Amino acid sequence: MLIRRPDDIPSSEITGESLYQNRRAFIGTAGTLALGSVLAPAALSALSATGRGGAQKDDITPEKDATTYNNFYEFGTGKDEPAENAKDFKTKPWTVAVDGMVKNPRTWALEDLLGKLTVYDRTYRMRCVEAWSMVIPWQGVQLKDIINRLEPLPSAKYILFHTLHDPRRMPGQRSGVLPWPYKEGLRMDEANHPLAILATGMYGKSLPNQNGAPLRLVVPWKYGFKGIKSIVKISFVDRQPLTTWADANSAEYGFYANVNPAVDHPRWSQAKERRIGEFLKRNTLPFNGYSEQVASLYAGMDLRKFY
Ligand SMILES: Nc1nc2c(c(=O)[nH]1)N[C@H]1C(S)=C(S)[C@@H](COP(=O)(O)O)O[C@H]1N2
Ligand SMILES: [Mo]
Repeated sequence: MLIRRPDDIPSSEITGESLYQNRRAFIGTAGTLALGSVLAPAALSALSATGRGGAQKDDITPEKDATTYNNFYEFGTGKDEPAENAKDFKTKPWTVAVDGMVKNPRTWALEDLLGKLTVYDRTYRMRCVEAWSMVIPWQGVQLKDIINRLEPLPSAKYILFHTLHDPRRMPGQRSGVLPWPYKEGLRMDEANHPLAILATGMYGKSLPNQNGAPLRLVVPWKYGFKGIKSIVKISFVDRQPLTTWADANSAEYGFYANVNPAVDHPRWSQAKERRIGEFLKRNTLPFNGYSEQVASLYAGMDLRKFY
């Protein structure tokens, strides 16, 4: 795994992006500790572990790291491969087919699908199941705004996304490392949560190919593999769909994939994470720190069973 300390990153790389330079992430409910409150010794050592007087800082990950350390198996399984192998991938024109339990099944030109919807700036903590994390300033539309536009039928209980399947354009698909096309889905109430977005950009620029151009899902309270890239089809269905990683290895990857430090991956702990660019590990937070916003979606569910 590539882990670079801030000192290793040439200053030209971090000062080039004036819009986001030194900007502290706005990321909702990062739990801040009231200084001056009485702290138990355990809390004090937790404080010193953060090293910065308590509240965890969520500085935006350098753009260079976010665009060169990627998971996008359609372009290779190495972290550095998508940036190289997706360089010439053409994302214009782009269409998105919509089928299943929806008022008008049809194929949309991407511009029409997005047309006139509000584009939001959303800086989110992102947590990969491999126990590394980043903080990324996304631009995109709320998934719920797209869903409203598409008008699913009341029978639709889940939304399922598909990545492009074209081995001529996606060299990784010439191998059977995953069952293609890559598929990911959400329960309809999860999909309609305002934190869920379809991203079209990051760091104030259009989405780089290696990050899922021209349209990718971002669900910040779930493990990164839920964030399916280069979406060409959206299906509305009434049963929990089979998703790629659950299909590849159901013992290790479930449908829900909510970030949960209390449920280890069968082969490694999920309790801590390495923020890319930092040296010390930090504690992973339930729902990746978005509990206050999303925990009610899962009230009464056994999150060990529904991992
Ligand atoms: N189509 C597709 N989408 C994908 C993946 C993939 O291999 N193929 N990898 C997932 C994983 S495991 C992660 S952690 C994120 C990484 O997104 P990033 O490269 O933009 O950080 O993309 C997700 N979306
Ligand atoms: Mo991941």
